[in-house]
Amino acid sequence: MAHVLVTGAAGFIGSHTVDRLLAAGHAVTGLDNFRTGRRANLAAALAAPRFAFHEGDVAAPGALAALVGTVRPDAVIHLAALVSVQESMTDPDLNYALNVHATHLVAEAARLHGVRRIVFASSAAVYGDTADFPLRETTEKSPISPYGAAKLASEAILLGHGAAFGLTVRCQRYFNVFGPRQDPASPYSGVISIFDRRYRSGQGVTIYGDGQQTRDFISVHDVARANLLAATAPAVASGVANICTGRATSLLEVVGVFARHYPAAPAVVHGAPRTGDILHSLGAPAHADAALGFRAEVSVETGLGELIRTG
Ligand code: UD2
Repeated sequence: MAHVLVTGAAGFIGSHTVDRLLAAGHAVTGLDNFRTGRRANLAAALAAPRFAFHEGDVAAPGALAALVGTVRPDAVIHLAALVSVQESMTDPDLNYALNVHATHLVAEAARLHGVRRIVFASSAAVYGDTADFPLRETTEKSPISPYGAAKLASEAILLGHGAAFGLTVRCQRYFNVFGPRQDPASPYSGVISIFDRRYRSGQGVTIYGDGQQTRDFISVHDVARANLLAATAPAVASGVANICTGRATSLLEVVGVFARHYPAAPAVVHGAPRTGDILHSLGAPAHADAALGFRAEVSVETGLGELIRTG
């Protein structure tokens, strides 16, 4: 059994990661300030004896180091972040504080208190708008948002600390994650969470553009398992890996699955393509398999079916 500290534990990916760690028999300490996370996401975990929760801000001076010094985890999974690409454009200072400086605080807390491994929530946003598909870890990185830049900088900060001070660092470049507990609140929330809410309430959906755009949609259950493996698998070396399926799914295919489940839903409306959108995104998944033994297992069809049935 390992003891893992999860920052951003009450978030979408964080809460599924906590559940997965607990199910695998590990002890988990969760940290979240509920800026975007929700206590309800931790309903099951809070009833588990191997889970302890601390409400707090990972970026508050001294807070994380004090917690790490007290609970002495074997590994930290650092998921706390400013999660909206859009918000990083309207508030780059906050993006820097939460997505760059906070990462440095995690690296330092780990160094000071002998944490052996850090797993970091990076993003396909580090690649920017490139047409060199599938995106490999070696593909040129050209972030086109403060968010993507912060994720790339954070990878370097953590890997530098890891190399200098002997910690294992795994940077996980998540592609388009979907599944239960994803917040559909903003127009820039993940498209599947928006569609799910609208179909559920009997409303039709709007596709921006012709619907032929594709994404590498990966189930949050697969992402949580990738985090579990990166934090606890034996003999893992430091590095960066795409966390993706290697399969491209178009929005028309996504809507097709919803439409089968909601045959009485209003017809899809097509609007103008969203400004700044990329047409395609697709990752190469081989590296995560080689480094962690991770392969995505949940198809979009299966994952959407579960989301639609259980919410
Ligand atoms: C990512 C960010 C988004 C924004 C964008 C900038 C996430 C989840 N999203 O978007 O915040 O910064 O990058 O490039 O990280 N769509 C519709 N109808 C809707 C909502 C979305 O057709 O109601 C389309 C959207 O125009 C896009 C596709 O669905 O073509 C996927 O959208 P997304 O926001 O889920 O993901 P992405 O990677 O485009």
